[in-house]
Amino acid sequence: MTIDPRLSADARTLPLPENGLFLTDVWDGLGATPKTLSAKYFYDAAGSALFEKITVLPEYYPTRTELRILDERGPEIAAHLPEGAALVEFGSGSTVKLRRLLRHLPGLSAYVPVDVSAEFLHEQAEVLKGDFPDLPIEPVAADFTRPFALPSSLSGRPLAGFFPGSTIGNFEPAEAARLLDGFGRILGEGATLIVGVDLVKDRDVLEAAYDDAARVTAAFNLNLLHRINRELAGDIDLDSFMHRAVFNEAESRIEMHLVSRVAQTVHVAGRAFAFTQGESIHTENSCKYTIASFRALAARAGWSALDAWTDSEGLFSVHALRRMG
Ligand code: SAH
Ligand code: AVI
Repeated sequence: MTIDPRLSADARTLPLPENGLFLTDVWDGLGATPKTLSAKYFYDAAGSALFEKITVLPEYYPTRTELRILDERGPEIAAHLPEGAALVEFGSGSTVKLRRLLRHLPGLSAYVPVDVSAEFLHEQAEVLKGDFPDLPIEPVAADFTRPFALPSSLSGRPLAGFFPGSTIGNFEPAEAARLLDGFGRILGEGATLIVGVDLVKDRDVLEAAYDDAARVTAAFNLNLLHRINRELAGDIDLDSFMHRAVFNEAESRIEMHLVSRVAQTVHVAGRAFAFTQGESIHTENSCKYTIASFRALAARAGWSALDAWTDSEGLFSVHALRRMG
C-alpha cells in the first residue's frame, strides 16, 4: 500500500506495515455504511490496561467465572493435554488464566503467548519468566487472524492451544470458524484446544457487563478514538462520542458502538468522514453461545468436542476440543 502524503510527520514515521494496516482499516471502516472499526485495535498499551480494569469490575462476570472453572476443573482440563506439550495461548493478555492452569501442568515443555498488544505482551512475559524461571517462555507479537510463525525451537514438540476469555466471541460466527480452523492448521492433527466461551443469558446481565457504572468499558471503547488521534493524526473530539452497549438477541451478541452526539466531520490522516447526529461506529461484537451452538461452530471448523465445563449458574463455559484430520 502507499501512504497518503497528507499524513502527519508523526504518523509517517510509525513503522510499517502495522501503521499502514491500521490506517487503511480505519479509512475503510469509517468510509463504510454502517461505520465500523475492528475490535483488535482496542489493544494498545492503554487499551490492554483498561481491559485489565474491566476484568475486575463487579458487573463483568466472565473473568472471575472462567477463573473459577479453571480452578475447579484444572485437573480434568490438564488431562486432555499431552505430556511434554508446548502450550500456545492466543490473545494471552495478562496470562492470569495460564497461571491458574500451570499448577496442573507440571510436564509443560514451553509456553508461547501470542498477542497483538506487543508492549503489554513483552512486559507480561518478563514477569512470568521471573515467576516461573524453569519454564521456557517464547512470546510472539502477532495478529492471530493473519499468518504468523511459531518459534522454531518448538519443532518436534506436541502442541496444544489455549484460547480463554471468550475472545472467540469477538468474531462473528463465520470469522470465528475461519479462526479456529487456522488455529487447527497451526497446532496440527490430533492437537487439543482449550477455549473459554461466554454463554447466552439475560439481557440485563449482559448489558450491565458491557456498560458498567464506573464507566471503565466506556473509556475502553473511547480509547480507540484516542489511539486514532495519536497514531493516525486524527482530530476526533472524544467528548462528541458516547459509548453504547446493546444486546442484539437475533444475532446472540453484545454490540458496542461509539455514537456521535452531533452532526460533525472528523479527519484521519487528512481524509474527512462525515457523521450525522446519532450515527454510530460499530466497534465490537461479543457473541454469546450455548454449549451446543459452540460445539456446532467448532465442528464446522474441524474440531470435535472432548469435554465442556460450566459454572453452577451456567454463565460461562470452557471447552476441550480435538483437531480432526
Ligand atoms: N486471554 C486474556 C485476555 C483476553 S482480552 C483473558 O482471558 O483475560 C483479548 C486479548 O486478545 C487481548 O490481550 C488482545 O490484545 C488480544 N487480541 C485481540 N485481537 C487479537 C488479534 N487479532 N491477534 C492477537 N491478539 C489479539
Ligand atoms: C476480550 N473480549 C472477550 C472482551 C469481551 O467481553 O468481549 C472484550 C470486552 N469488551 C468490552 N468489555 C470487554
